[in-house]
Amino acid sequence: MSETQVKRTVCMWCHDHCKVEVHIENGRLVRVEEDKEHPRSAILKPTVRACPRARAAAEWFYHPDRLSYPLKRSGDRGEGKWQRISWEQALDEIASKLEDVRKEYGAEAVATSSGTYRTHDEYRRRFFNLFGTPNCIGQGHICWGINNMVSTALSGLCCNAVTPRPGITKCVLLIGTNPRQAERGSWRAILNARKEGAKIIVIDPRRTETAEWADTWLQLRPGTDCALLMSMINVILEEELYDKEFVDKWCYGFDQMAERARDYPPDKVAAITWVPAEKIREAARMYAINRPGISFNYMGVEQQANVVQALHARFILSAITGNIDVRGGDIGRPPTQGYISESEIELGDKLPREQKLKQIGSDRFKLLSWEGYDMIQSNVERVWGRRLPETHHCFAHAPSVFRAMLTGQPYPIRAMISASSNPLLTMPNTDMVYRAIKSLDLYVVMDFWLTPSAELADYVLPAASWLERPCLSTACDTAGFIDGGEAPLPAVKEGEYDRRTDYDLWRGLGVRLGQEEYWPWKTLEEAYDYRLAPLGYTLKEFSSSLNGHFVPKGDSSTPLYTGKKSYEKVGFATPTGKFELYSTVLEKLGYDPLPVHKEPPESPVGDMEIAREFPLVLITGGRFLPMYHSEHRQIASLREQHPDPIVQVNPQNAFELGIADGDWIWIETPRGRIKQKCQLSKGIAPGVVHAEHGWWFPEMRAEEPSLHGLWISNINVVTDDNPDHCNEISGGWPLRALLCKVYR
Ligand SMILES: Nc1nc2c(c(=O)[nH]1)N[C@H]1C(S)=C(S)[C@@H](COP(=O)(O)OP(=O)(O)OC[C@H]3O[C@@H](n4cnc5c(=O)[nH]c(N)nc54)[C@H](O)[C@@H]3O)O[C@H]1N2
Ligand SMILES: Nc1nc2c(c(=O)[nH]1)N[C@H]1C(S)=C(S)[C@@H](COP(=O)(O)OP(=O)(O)OC[C@H]3O[C@@H](n4cnc5c(=O)[nH]c(N)nc54)[C@H](O)[C@@H]3O)O[C@H]1N2
Ligand code: SF4
Ligand SMILES: [Mo]
Repeated sequence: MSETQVKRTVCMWCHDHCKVEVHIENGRLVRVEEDKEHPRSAILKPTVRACPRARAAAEWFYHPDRLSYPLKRSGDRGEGKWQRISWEQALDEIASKLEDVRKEYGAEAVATSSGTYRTHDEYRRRFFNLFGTPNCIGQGHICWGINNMVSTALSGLCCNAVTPRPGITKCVLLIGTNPRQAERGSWRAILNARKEGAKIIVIDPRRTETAEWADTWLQLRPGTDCALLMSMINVILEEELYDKEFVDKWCYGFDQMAERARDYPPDKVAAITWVPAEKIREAARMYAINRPGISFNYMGVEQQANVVQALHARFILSAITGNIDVRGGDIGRPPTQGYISESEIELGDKLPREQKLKQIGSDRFKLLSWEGYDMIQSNVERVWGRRLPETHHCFAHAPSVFRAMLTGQPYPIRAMISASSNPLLTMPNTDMVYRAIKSLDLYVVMDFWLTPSAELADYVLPAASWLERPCLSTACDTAGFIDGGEAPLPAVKEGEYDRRTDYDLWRGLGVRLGQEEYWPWKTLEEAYDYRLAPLGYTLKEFSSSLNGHFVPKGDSSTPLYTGKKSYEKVGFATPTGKFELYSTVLEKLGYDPLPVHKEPPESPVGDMEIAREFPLVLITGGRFLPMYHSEHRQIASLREQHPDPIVQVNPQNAFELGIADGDWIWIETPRGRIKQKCQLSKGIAPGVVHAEHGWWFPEMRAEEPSLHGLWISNINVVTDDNPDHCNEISGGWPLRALLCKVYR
């Protein structure tokens, strides 16, 4: 008789973090389904059922290419020659090499790269803070972290979420986001709100499926969101559609802000943004009149050079219309309470101040550096009792770190550990990243696969996935709830594989490098027991008693979440106690306290010389199912659904260039060229080209120079990481609104 088991946990393959049942027969994974009993399943249910990644779970899990044992390089770097070693040997040797680097160059010569929120990175920070280096680089710099940092700088709350309340929310403003492809749980919530009468406004240069459902769609020129949003503010002020009571009582710097907004009348902004003035007015009125409204920005905004200014404008818009922290509007999320938080695990105070000051890029790009982080998060902590975690909110500047590896300036970086990160595919300017990694004394990768980045490593460590490890999902302490579950399957199977959790890596190195007293928990599960102890549960009990889901309740002094106008009780966690339209934090850091439109560093406007050679605007990285960033290319059933990288070109441009639908075309920028397959798209603005990101070909040769076809279709070969082109406040690098030319 076969034995069937069902284990409940959280799927970590994408940001939806669905609650799932893992079905196991005779010890083998057979399928992943939605957890029907889970309280959030009412919303998430159709997401799991329709999710191509969840359906391919067994194919993913038992794929022959999955890493099973630690590997040590046996040939030259990138030669594709590996020797299987034990975990003990791998950890001993890596620890001893890290110690060598620390002795010779200082702890700051060791860096780490993290990816999007998929693993328990709070333990990574703990290890590096105790080790003594501030040089953690990661995607939060241009994804989500930046948005939380601007939001908490202005308000002390995280005010960006797609959580419309059907029947209450009257308007949904979507800025540079395509949830139909990117976040399907949110997409369902938006459709539900629409069914109950909410207006939808979409700002996107492409007519996405999301835009197709909109009441109004603003097809702007990429990189000009700040001007567009300031113009909407201009209209709302001119027509006195703003919430005077909220502004008078709760906003700081209204007059200065209003003066700045006068620079952005719709007629002038129409020329900058390509959006007709009347459409700007229509959108401004629609958003201001239909209250409460929620607004949500994502990568279209966060990955442009003028990111901080655009985000600032976007939160001003929300504030002056009285939408901040109200039910059905932009609920404000303070750090989640009730358990031991990520920020407490990180031990940021253990990193000595003189080491923090060495963080690369922090002298120039202050918002997400130690200085900005401390300034902003100490306000948050004063009011809310805890900070947002460093993970995702405090970084060394990645492009500058790669330069330091190559030049030794401002000081040498000699070692890096990439865990849950594939920098050759997902960081800008691949050639720079490639040369930097090749120059290191030590490069370690922990992943599920031999990715192109892993192919360059000295040691490759096989990670246990969410299917083989316990889970506690807190979304960087900003979710407002905790989800979790026990490990569905064992990470080690005698004779088949020996995988470990990322926690095991950080702890394993920690105990070898003198940090033993800080790692009392032998396993990730024990570490999670500790985190849950204030609730009175172990992870096991949490999973069975609470079905792995907890929502903390606020008392009157700390009203929590869901738009309860927390400011009326505790004020805003900012230096002035108000929502800062005029940001005293930015001012103190030495920047413009108000938003200003700046042309992208590569722009078709004006007479930039490079626009003559590269006349088209390039946007990259629009999300598409079933892939997730650089993942899933080796899963046959998923690859069949989307076999090739696609570049979208407007038919008018294509006709002029002699390009037909289905042609493989070159996409060239001043950094180089790659090719993708052309899809003619009437929905993309003429003069704009959109290319997918994350493309490598696992089926191609592993060794150099191929590295699984790294240089063929990977759009980051041509993206821009020049620090002079990064946002001057955050250091964010532009992945959207570049210039290119395309040809057959
Ligand atoms: N040009 C361009 N570049 C972009 C973007 C864009 O739009 N355009 N988007 C950017 C954004 S928003 C993001 S978030 C980044 C994403 O950047 P990354 O996070 O680097 O990308 P992924 O491919 O999702 O994941 C990297 C690796 O982590 C591994 N992995 C997944 N889960 C785990 C785990 O639990 N443990 C370990 N050890 N490994 C794991 C995967 O197998 C994969 O090889 O890409 C960025 N890069
Ligand atoms: N299938 C799938 N889902 C994913 C991911 C994935 O890799 N695959 N990645 C996950 C991650 S880490 C993230 S961060 C999210 C991102 O999720 P989203 O940001 O929602 O998705 P994107 O498609 O990256 O970008 C949204 C839109 O920005 C538009 N855009 C480009 N330039 C501009 C501009 O200058 N201004 C404006 N207003 N819009 C512009 C693009 O046309 C695109 O339609 O998706 C998550 N979900
Ligand atoms: S991959 Fe699918 S099941 Fe997993 S979290 Fe994302 S949408 Fe949910
Ligand atoms: Mo992201």
